[in-house]
Amino acid sequence: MSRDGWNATTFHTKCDCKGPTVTVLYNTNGTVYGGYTSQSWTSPTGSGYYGNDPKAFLFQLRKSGNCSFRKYPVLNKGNNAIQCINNKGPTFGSGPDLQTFQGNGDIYEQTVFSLGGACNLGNSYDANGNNFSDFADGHMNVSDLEVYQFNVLSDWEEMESNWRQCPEWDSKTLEELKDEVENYRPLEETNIPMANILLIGKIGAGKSSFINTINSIFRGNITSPAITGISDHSLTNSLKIYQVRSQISRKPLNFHLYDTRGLEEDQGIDSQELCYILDGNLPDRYTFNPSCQARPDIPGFNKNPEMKEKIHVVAFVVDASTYNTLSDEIISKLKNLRTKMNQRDIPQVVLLTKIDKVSEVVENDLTKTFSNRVIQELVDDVAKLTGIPRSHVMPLKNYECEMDLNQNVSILSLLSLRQILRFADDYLVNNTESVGFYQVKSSD
Ligand SMILES: Nc1nc2c(ncn2[C@@H]2O[C@H](COP(=O)(O)OP(=O)(O)O)[C@@H](O)[C@H]2O)c(=O)[nH]1
Ligand SMILES: [Mg+2]
Repeated sequence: MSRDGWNATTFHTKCDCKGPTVTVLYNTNGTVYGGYTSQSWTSPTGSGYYGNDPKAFLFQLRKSGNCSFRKYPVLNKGNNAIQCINNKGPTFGSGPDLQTFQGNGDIYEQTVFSLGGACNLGNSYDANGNNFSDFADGHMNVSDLEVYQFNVLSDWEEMESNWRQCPEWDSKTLEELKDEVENYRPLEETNIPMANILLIGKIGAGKSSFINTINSIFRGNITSPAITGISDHSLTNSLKIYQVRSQISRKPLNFHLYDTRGLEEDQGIDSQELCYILDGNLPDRYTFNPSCQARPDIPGFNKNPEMKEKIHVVAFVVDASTYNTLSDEIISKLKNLRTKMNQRDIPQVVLLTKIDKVSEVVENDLTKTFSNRVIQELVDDVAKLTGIPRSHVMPLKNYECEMDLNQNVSILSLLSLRQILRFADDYLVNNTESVGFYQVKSSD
């Protein structure tokens, strides 16, 4: 409104036929409220018409300057949810429960819009005992009114081709992937027996669950050597190095998974501690202490680590369902940690967990992961946010509530692990002196 004016015609010109929208009012007492409709606005003349929308609701986000999250769902299966008529602004319910304004005020350049609308809460929306005063401080003087269009990605829309290539989702693929990971060994010339993979991410992102997922696949049943769960502070408070064994031979597979404490704003891992982990200085089971950082004189500190003790690849574990709530502090911390890794040439990937929580289609059928627009968009977003290339962002679903193994969950996790092991090999080949012939020499 402060940009386009207080005008029903302008509202309809700009906002009609746009699909789902949210209308937000900022009142002069610091109360923020409004309404959502999944239906398009239109502007018939005469008495207009009432649109049905079972998904509509009114809401309050702030009350007198304080957070206040209230939702008033539409009643009667969405009857009379919105009123579409050419001479009114956004209007919700037949009360009208929230009618913002009428006519063409055409007033720009003012700091307060006295909308003079009407607000008889409780007719078409469930007011839950609230009245105009609870909802909008009992007046309709606002500093602004905004209408947002939703850019709704259709979860159900099939893409013509996969956004990333993937093998068949069948038992043959699963066996091949398992074989490949079981028989993995870093390139012989490097003389490194195992690839070291560091998992790092916020508390609750799914690091421990990933370790359990991989372990379960090779055990042949669900196991949980790494403790998982929800907690405000890191459940994993020490550096733990996990090894996975082959179900048949019981021999350890040739990679280590390093689980660490979370990446938090305050008590999380700090960049010096991270460098010690990357360089192989800290011993297995080293316990982090927020009030006393790791130092070279602590017991077990390895002052001259060999290549086989260093980290060869880092996986940032990111929760797909909450990545867009990561704070600026966490993002800048993550970028700072990446600098330390880049200085050491250590390859980095993102394990994008919990994709089952962001797409209903993928939740029901994991084989849709690489043909689903929502997941594709998510991968693009996370790549932009972290600065890690798209091809290094791997969508994933961990075993978390399952009682038995599932072919598709296992395939998706093994695809990620295989890729991580390939990146570890790249690093080892480029950073091991004994593999001189792999290094690119200048032709001078
Ligand atoms: N739905 C779903 N939940 C997951 C997934 N991965 C982990 N979780 C849950 O997220 C919570 C935190 O996981 P955890 O592995 O302990 O996180 P960590 O702090 O990074 O080690 C646990 O309750 C898990 O069951 C996933 O892919 N999908
Ligand atoms: Mg953990």
